[in-house]
Amino acid sequence: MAGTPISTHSDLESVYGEGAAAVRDRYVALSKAHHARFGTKPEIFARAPGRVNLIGEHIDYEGYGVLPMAIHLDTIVGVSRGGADLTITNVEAHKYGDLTFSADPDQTVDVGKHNWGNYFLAAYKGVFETAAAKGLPRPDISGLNVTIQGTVPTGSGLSSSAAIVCAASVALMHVYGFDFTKEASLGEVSEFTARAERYVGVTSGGMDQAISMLGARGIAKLVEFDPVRAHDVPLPAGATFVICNSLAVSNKAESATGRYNLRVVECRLAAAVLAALLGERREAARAVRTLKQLEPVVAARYSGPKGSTAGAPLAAVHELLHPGTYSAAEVEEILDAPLASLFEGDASAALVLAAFRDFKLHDRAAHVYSEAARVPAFRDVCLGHGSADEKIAALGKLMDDSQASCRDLYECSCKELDQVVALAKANGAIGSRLTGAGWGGCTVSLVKDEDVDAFLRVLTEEYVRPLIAEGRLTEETLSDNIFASKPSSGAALLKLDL
Ligand code: NG1
Repeated sequence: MAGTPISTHSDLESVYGEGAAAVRDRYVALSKAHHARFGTKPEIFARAPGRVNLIGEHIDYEGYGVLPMAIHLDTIVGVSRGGADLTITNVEAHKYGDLTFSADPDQTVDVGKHNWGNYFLAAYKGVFETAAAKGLPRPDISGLNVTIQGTVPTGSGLSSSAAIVCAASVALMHVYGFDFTKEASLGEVSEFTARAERYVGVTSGGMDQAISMLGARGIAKLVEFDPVRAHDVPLPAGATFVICNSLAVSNKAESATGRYNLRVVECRLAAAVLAALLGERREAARAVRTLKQLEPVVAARYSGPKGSTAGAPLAAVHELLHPGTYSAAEVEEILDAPLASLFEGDASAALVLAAFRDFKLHDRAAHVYSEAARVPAFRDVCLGHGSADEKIAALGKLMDDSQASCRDLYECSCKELDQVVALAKANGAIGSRLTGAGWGGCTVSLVKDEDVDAFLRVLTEEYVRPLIAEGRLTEETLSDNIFASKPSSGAALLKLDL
């Protein structure tokens, strides 16, 4: 397959457009910090953006397409060779202290000791693992000096983690001469970065890394998986997406067992139980890994007289699964096997099973199947023929439906997110929803261009500014926590003379 090179630039304008002048100071500060710490400037810079997911929440790990766009907030990394270890520093040294790891690519990431450097380490391991899988010879491994700076707020649902993993991977591929993109597509690169991020202990899907690698200025993307590929989705004229951080911090890696990873387990159990109840042999049912894999089985049973199976998965959920919780014993009886046997070798799932014995299968599956259908619906509206106003109204409705489903069926909203969404809807948002994993973090609201200024003013005064008074935000970071965003470009390598 022909390669898609990582985009490489020697100027900031081609990456950041008109925002380049403002961003330049960050690169200069990073370069100075690197020089002050390591006595040399970075040999190479890389950057990767955060993202906002417009629709399609908690369905990427179930195999379904999602519809995100890259945002202007990003992580930048500067790297030079030196020493024997991996020394990782952050421009914001007061928040993120220096870390030193061995340069051994085969080391394990200590997920019990969660720290920000684990994301760099995950990328490091991922790059070498991918090179080995491709049969590339391992180069001499020198130590590396790394300086990082990021503007994607952490724990906010804007993928600060993917931004750091992707920026680090792009820089590391260059440093070690592994130009995977010569024979691989950028989609494959985003697949390995997604796998790499799992080293930090979250069973994540691949959305964040895909859009961080494949984002494009001015265009949202429908991202599909297996293999990863992205299709352009031009947004209607006159529509702006406003992101507002609820400031309820949801640290995905630390809370994974009771939240994100629990949902991943619940979906897997829902798929297996549904398969069994649809009449699959028990062994085959236990092998079903995602709700998407179940679609052909559902279709065979539910196809209507004209062969239509639209809505069939949801019909199966309502008919075959009961609301409320399933106990572990009930699931084991249906599947005729101990739960642990379904998740062999999956350390994250083992932690979930050790902590939880009751699982909501009906509601989780109902969310996944209904949310999965909203993604192509959103794309179809964007690509369709209606007026801009009609399109905006239809997209707003899909976003509102998504929020209701995330809140009521997937239970991944929280009181702060609900509060911001309600405020947004009362002040001009056509649609508003949580974005990313949820349980805190950001909302995304669809606002007509002419209403954006007033909308930003009200949300800032009524929700965001009071957080400054509470000491949870500073005046300087206010604009990174509530802003209107246009789709931005994806990861890039920068050869800069600063
Ligand atoms: P956040 O937590 O917003 O970066 C996570 C997952 C995504 C996706 C969303 C929910 C990671 C790295 N990302 O996003 O893959 O599942 O939740 O739609 O875990």
